[in-house]
Amino acid sequence: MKPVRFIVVGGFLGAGKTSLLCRLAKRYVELGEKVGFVTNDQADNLVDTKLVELRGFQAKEIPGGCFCCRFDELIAAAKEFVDQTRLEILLGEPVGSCADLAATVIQPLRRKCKDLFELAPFSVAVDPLRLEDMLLKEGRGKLRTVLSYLTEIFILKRKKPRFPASIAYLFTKQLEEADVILLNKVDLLSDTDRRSMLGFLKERFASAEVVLVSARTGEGLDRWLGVLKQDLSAGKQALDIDYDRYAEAEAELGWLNATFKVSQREGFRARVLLQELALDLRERFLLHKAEIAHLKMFLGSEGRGAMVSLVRNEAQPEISQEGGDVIDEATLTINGRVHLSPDLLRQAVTKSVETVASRLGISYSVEELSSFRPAYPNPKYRYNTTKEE
Ligand SMILES: Nc1nc2c(ncn2[C@@H]2O[C@H](COP(=O)(O)OP(=O)(O)OP(=O)(O)O)[C@@H](O)[C@H]2O)c(=O)[nH]1
Ligand SMILES: [Mg+2]
Repeated sequence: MKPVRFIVVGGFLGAGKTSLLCRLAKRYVELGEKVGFVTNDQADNLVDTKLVELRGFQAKEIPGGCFCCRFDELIAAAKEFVDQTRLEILLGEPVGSCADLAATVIQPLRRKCKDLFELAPFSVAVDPLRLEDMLLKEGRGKLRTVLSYLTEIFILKRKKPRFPASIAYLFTKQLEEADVILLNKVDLLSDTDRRSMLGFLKERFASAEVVLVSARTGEGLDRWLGVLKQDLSAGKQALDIDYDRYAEAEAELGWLNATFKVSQREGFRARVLLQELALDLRERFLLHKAEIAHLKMFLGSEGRGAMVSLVRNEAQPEISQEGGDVIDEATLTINGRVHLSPDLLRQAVTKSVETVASRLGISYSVEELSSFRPAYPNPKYRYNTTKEE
């Protein structure tokens, strides 16, 4: 059987991995290819899985740890998925707080599953505003969209929360191991900002190919497709990484996955519930001076769904929707990754759902709720060289 093309897109939380992969999947489907997703998280109840399924793609979820720590489960699930569905292309999205994937996922896949998978160059997505906060904030001109600038001035007013240095370390390591860096969300940038970001990335991460893309508009997609076809030896950047610092960075983030049942006999507007929850939670996080890495919520009911996403405190909640807006009963899934302790994160989410549901006259019940810090990364395999065994 012909090997399945396996395309992995990494990158920090909220960089746009799922959005880019959905764009790519749509294009492959137009080209007549059969495509499936493997999604991944530290816990189950994933917004990403629900979103890609709602968009009409098949997905297999690997919960309970990142691809590197659950490598055998990844292989078993991917094999079964491919056998059942006769896929030609498999799209993999690792957890956004993971690094060292070239050595612990791409290289092991190349060596152990040669007949099954053909590995595409490892792409790492980056959000330009996050890049600016993490790596460019000192000594460079501010890169700000007018909207985020105004939000910062008029809404936040308070001191801007920041991630600690260990998270900037993790963020940098994610970029250092990329075969391809996808500077995403370029629709938000001026020509000058695009040029300066491109110049910075090319200089700082010289061995990666840098592609400017927008999952929103589709810009750069063809160029990325062209790069993915190349047989660059995938995962070729052997990373020098201090696992203690990496673990410290991951553990800075509180992680929450929860599902609630929500209902209202006369029906409520999905958009309104999601928007109000996002704004209420943002206020609560600001009181703790806790920076949001990615807060995403999905409201799904019988083939319909709406999602809200907030990728930093000063951003506006972004809502996307498929199907009608008025819902009488639905499942609300919340995935929060915030620079806050798991206990405070749980309290904030519980209180927020209670407050907003009561304000909108919506009944709710908690189905599942887990909050924790990611455990010390413990990859099953690690090959920090591209030399084949
Ligand atoms: N303006 C703009 N927004 C984008 C683009 N790509 C993604 N986004 C938005 O960025 C947010 C996060 O996108 P996701 O695709 O969920 O990001 P992710 O990297 O998969 O996030 P995690 O899975 O949580 O790590 C969503 O609100 C998207 O709509 C883009 O090209 N332009
Ligand atoms: Mg995602």
